[in-house]
Amino acid sequence: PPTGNPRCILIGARVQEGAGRLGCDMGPSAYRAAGLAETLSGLGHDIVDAGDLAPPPPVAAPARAHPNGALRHLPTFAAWTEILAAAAFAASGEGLPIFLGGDHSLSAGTLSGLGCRAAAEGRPLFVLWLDAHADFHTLATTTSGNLHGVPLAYATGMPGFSGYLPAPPAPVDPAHVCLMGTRSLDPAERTAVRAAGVLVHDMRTIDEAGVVAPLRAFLGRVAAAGGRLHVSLDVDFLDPGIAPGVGTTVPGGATFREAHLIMEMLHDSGLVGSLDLVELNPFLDERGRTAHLMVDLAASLMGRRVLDRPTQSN
Ligand code: HAR
Ligand code: MN
Ligand code: MN
Ligand code: MN
Repeated sequence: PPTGNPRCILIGARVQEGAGRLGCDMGPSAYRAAGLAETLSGLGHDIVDAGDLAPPPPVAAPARAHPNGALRHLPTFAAWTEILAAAAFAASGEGLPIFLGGDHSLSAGTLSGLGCRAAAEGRPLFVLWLDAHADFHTLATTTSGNLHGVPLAYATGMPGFSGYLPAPPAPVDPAHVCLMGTRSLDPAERTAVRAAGVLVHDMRTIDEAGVVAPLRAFLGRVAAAGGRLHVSLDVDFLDPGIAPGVGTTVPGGATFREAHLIMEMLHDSGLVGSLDLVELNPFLDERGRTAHLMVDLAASLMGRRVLDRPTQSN
């Protein structure tokens, strides 16, 4: 069922503490410079740019030390998670929020807030995680200590966060999560995604089956459950050859055509209620090409198409 034309709310989150290198804080500015708002309004959408969220005040000392000495910026991550959860809950009641990252640690907050929104609506929340990585570490298992590697484990209520972050009030059911494009899993994550029952369509699956059949099956489940769908798009889902502006490139990513097809199918499904655009690092980009590609993908997700075509059920 097409959603008509929901109001889109752009929300910048200049989060960079979760990544291993600086620069993701410039992501929201780069999306604006690449014309995100103008592009989406050109498709007939009502766009509200809510600006950037106020960052948490600098944290002087860790609230409480964690035994994993590799962890970096844990108190800042906890503070951002609260800010983002509140913003996501509020905005998802008023329209279709698009979160402009910022590194992927921000999704701990967006998913926490969206879980509450879905619970308030009495609908299950489903998540499509488009990423080279699973981001399924806990505070105990991450060896890099970079907290952009943990948001999905946090949001699905995995153990190992309590005492450091408030538990998500309405955690996402791991069986409602679909990873696509996966090609870099740490050993602890491999074990954890299997144990949790997360659906993983790794790059080999895409090579063998393409994107259409796996995505259509997942969207069919979302529709059958009357679910709300959140899409979390990490720049490194894309092949580094077309999307160099990210700190964690992994060879063998999604092509331009695969990525656009996914966005077009998502649009046609009418199921998407919210979107994260994460991990863009404009400092590493080449003359804005990655920012522009992400804007074009968002446009396809929001209905840009070449030809009208008969309604197809997913
Ligand atoms: N798994 C690795 C780690 O924990 C890499 C995580 C990278 N994550 C992102 N977002 N760039 O997907 O360090
Ligand atoms: Mn990620
Ligand atoms: Mn990634
Ligand atoms: Mn279910």
